[in-house]
Amino acid sequence: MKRATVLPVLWLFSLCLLLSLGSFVLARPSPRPKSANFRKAYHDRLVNDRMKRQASSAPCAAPGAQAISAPKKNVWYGLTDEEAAAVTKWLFSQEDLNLTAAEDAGSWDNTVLLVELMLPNKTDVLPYLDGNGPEPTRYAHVVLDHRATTEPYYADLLVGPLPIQEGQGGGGGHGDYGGHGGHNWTHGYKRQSSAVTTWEPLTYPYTRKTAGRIRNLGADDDVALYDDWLYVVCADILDITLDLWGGSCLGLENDTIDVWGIDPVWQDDGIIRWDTFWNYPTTDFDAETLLPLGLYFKSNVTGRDPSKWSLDGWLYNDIFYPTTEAFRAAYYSPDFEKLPANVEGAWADTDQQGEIPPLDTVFPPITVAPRGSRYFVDRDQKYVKWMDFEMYLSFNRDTGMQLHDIRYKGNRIIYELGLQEALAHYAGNDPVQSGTSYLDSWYGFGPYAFELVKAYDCPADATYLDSKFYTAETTHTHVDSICLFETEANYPIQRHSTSKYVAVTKNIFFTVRSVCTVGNYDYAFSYEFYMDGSIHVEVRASGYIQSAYFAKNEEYGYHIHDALSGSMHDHVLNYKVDFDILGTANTMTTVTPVAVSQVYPWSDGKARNTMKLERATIENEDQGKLYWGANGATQYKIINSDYPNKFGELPGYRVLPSEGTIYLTVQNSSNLARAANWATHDLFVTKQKDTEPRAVHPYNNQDVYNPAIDFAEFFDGDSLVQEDIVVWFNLGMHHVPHTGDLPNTVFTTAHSGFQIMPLNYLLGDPSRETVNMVRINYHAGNVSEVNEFGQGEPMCSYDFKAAEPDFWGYTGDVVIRKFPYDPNNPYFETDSVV
Ligand SMILES: *[C@@H]1O[C@H](CO)[C@@H](O)[C@H](O)[C@H]1NC(C)=O
Ligand SMILES: *[C@@H]1O[C@H](CO)[C@@H](O)[C@H](O)[C@H]1NC(C)=O
Ligand SMILES: *[C@@H]1O[C@H](CO)[C@@H](O)[C@H](O)[C@H]1NC(C)=O
Ligand SMILES: *[C@@H]1O[C@H](CO)[C@@H](O)[C@H](O)[C@H]1NC(C)=O
Ligand SMILES: *[C@@H]1O[C@H](CO)[C@@H](O)[C@H](O)[C@H]1NC(C)=O
Ligand SMILES: *[C@@H]1O[C@H](CO)[C@@H](O)[C@H](O)[C@H]1NC(C)=O
Ligand SMILES: *[C@@H]1O[C@H](CO)[C@@H](O)[C@H](O)[C@H]1NC(C)=O
Ligand SMILES: [Cu+2]
Repeated sequence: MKRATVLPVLWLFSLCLLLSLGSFVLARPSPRPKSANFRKAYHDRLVNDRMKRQASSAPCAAPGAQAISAPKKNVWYGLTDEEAAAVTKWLFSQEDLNLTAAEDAGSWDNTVLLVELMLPNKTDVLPYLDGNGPEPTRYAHVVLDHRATTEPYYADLLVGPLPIQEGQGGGGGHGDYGGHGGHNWTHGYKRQSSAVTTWEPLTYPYTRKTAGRIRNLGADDDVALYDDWLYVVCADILDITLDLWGGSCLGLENDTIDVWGIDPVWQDDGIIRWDTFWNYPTTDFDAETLLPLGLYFKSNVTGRDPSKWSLDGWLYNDIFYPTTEAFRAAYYSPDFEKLPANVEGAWADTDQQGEIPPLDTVFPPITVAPRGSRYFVDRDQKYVKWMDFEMYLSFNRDTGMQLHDIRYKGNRIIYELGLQEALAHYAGNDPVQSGTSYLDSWYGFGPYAFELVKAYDCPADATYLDSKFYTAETTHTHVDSICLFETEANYPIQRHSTSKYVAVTKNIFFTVRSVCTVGNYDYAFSYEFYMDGSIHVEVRASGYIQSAYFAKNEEYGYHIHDALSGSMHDHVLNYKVDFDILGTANTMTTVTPVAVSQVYPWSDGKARNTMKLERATIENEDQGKLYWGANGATQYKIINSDYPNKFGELPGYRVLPSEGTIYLTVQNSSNLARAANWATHDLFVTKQKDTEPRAVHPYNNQDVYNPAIDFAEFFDGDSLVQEDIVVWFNLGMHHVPHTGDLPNTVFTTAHSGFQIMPLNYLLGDPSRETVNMVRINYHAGNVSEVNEFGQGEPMCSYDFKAAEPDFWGYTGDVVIRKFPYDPNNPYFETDSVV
């Protein structure tokens, strides 16, 4: 968009004056020149104020949010330590679950993977939030890893009600089911109306109704896959790995080569993997995904008995060899072309290197809140209030931070807002890139929201909150992994100049952020709130790309280093936004400018080629799969038709991309089948249902043809007119890494955003309410009036040491053992926990 500068505005103004608007201009009284005395008094006051500010040496306010008590208990925030410990203990007392403690378990034992709060149904929460309804009954969501079987599976359980109530005489808390023998997964236990705590297979949030169980294709990934298969394959071709790359991948200390491959595994004919070799970095830099070696092998790993697995072929330099013998014979033949390895060097390390730009060693500008923070936080309830916005935060294993009950000027506008899934879908002429389609909620975002680096990830003065997740009978706390801060945008929110005055308003906005490092990638998730009532949802990606070996794959990426291709991939990230605009009865409508030829009463019977607005309504779920309109034309908005404003327009919020967004390029992906039907469009609208709280199951990658949640099944024709509706939208980028992605992708270019903005929601622009604006009246080069609207002044001395925090205090995870529960002996540990 072109920015109007003062010059063209004045030019236009004089032109209008000359042509026809003389009367308009004359009608406005010219400013009465202020007397010289007035100007002198005014000037003296300004100088005086400035001197006062300079004289003040009182230290600036300490950082940190203002305290507040949340109006309601946060019913989304997760289990307390005591609840998690009690549920864990209770699970271990259920003999039919046959559980082994994680630290004693091997790959043929049943373990507890997750103990988390089951998010309460919206149906139960609204009466609590909005009326005098009771606090919703609490349940735990438990995931078990049943591996003591040849057909391993994950089990989703609902455990409750909480707190745990032992049954009468059932022994070990079995409730009414104690002593009934083996449980029936097909049938499922019915929950009791009594307060006795029971477990049942969790099925209601899944489209596949047998989904209390999801097969586990990775039951042997940590031990047997390597010890009994991948290292054995490596040993078989040790001569070749030594000759080609001077190293081995045998599971030994001195290995210099790693081996891993596709995700998810192919599931259409048995279970098939393709794996490839990667050089280990020789420094501590995490550059392995930049060091592919270009040799691939296919394995049929169907079943749990590695002696029945088979090696089904090799690929090198785009040539397929059906057996190891065939590959070895070719390798030792005279015309075999040996390709170079990708080897780590400074090009792959992220430390400062190269010539320092001019003045770059001077300390840079920073964000400071000199008079203290201007927002409120209830740390216990994870409740946040900034200006006219308020919200609750929650945090879960699958998708990390989520926002709930977002209110603006006292009214809920959004019941729930948060990430559902992040897909990185690769392609390539080799089977490993072609077969890679990470569904990251499988790994979980929660376990990877590490401590933020103050003054880098967020301003030093930000407020930092902890996040917690359950793993292996412990609760890990990532200290300071969520940040909240106010900052000034690099542009004002409003301005206008005339020949008589200039008026400008600062654009101060509020950010809630967490960063998750899932493997090689770092995702920065931000939610930004603005004075005009809008919310921006933004994601940025950094970290190491997963690259490809550059051999005959020009069609799938740029050649970016010695034997390296920046492997093309699509990032698609799905979000849920459950709007409640003035209540739950909402409708999505559209307005689109369209080209028309139209005759008007005043056009002498001639058609004028022009444009007009076309209005439409998304009537039902059959119309609920949507693309952003061509040329950015279509406005999608969520309105409430029960509350027309005084002009008859319907108040609502508009949704639109604010930075490039995408949907998945691949159609009917061979890797994902039905597991990512949420990635096919830009946005979707469905009817809100307690049975459809999430767009995906985090284990959709374990059964791509029959996923536990197939998003496509949400579209069953329900009416969407004045119903409780949910918008699901995709952020993302078509990422074709180039040399600028080395050593790391940068947040400035790998980004995507979505804007939620009021549309006819209020009768004017609410940013007029701020005092952080100035109007300067002037005449013939002299200022006659300055109005700062009573805004506060930064009268204090800022201790810039606060801008350089104590990085030696970076702690990592605080871990509390849950079984046996040991709250008084937390320990520190930072590791990669899935
Ligand atoms: C319970 O699990 C163990 C392995 O931890 C297994 O050996 C045993 O067969 C299982 N028992 C039953 C009844 O499934
Ligand atoms: C489990 O329930 C199903 C469905 O009711 C029934 O067909 C099956 O016989 C039951 N199995 C056992 C072991 O009770
Ligand atoms: C690695 O160590 C083993 C013994 O542990 C040795 O036999 C082998 O030669 C070493 N490999 C290399 C590449 O140095
Ligand atoms: C893999 O092995 C399984 C079991 O042996 C078999 O059913 C399947 O057809 C095999 N798949 C392929 C692609 O050979
Ligand atoms: C998706 O691809 C599979 C395998 O090629 C095919 O069987 C299926 O019909 C396709 N589905 C759609 C909706 O195109
Ligand atoms: C949530 O609502 C679903 C659908 O009505 C119901 O099956 C389920 O039991 C409810 N969950 C809880 C925890 O009450
Ligand atoms: C503007 O200020 C200057 C210097 O104070 C003065 O000479 C001049 O007359 C003023 N012009 C007007 C239009 O007031
Ligand atoms: Cu990328």
